[in-house]
Amino acid sequence: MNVTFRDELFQQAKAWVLEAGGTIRKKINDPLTVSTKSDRNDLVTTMDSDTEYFFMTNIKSTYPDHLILSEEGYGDELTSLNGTVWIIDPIDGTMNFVHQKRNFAISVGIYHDGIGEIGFIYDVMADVLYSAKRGEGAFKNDTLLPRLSGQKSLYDSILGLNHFWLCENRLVEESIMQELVKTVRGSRTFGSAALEFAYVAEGIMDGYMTMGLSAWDIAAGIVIVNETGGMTTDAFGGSINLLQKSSVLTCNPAIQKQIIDDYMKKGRK
Ligand code: 2AM
Ligand code: CA
Repeated sequence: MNVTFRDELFQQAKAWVLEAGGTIRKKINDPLTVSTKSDRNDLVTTMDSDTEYFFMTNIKSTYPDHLILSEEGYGDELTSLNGTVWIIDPIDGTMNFVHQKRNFAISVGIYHDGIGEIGFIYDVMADVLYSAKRGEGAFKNDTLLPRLSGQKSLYDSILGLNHFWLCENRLVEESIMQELVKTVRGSRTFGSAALEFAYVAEGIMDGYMTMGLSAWDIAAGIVIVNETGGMTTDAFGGSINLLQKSSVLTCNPAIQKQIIDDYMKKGRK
């Protein structure tokens, strides 16, 4: 992607992300219609669909040749990532949005021919914008995030995990997940995959792992984490295909091999 066009695209996408976030903040106390999707805990609100609609109409009128891969149904049916693809989660952490009115994010990744060029993760209520362009570093608001330290042991790490996967897990023995939790210094669940990626990029968590995410949960995060030297694979070290659901491990590279070899591969079902 041409660098000048990418800069323009970055500024335009940033303006839309901030505008969408501002609208959500203004309406945060309005009555909500909450529905469920795949299961009783998989929530969606009209704010999710209205926000996605805002992005879709703006993108399609400004960049008619761009494609959209998104959570709430206004996107395109994609069979490849060819061309320029906006990968959008209008509200990541919908349960937090509904129950807490905070700790949710707008996540927008822009990929060109399968390569992540731009990422935005906007912590709406805190008004903190994480952003990155490929090869130009990651930012928290206007501050460049430092590269992650290569000196990190698993014992001194904080790991983001979904507690549910410690109880019931399709992919690995629950006992090995429990071992992992006992090994690390601490585990956390923030409830928004996008924010957990942002925290890994920022170095305030050393890794985040979960078992079944879609492109919109992780596309922006992959770009942002990459720019501070973090690595993202599936939970067994394989590359992620954004066109299908996948397990995800994003982390400081210093602890990646140990998590994969000593825990995930050993405990694989
Ligand atoms: P969402 O809020 O956009 O649905 C919660 O641990 C994280 O997992 C959130 O980023 C959430 O995204 C994502 N997630 C993906 N599939 C989910 C599901 N079926 N139920 C709940 N959270 C899901
Ligand atoms: Ca999501």
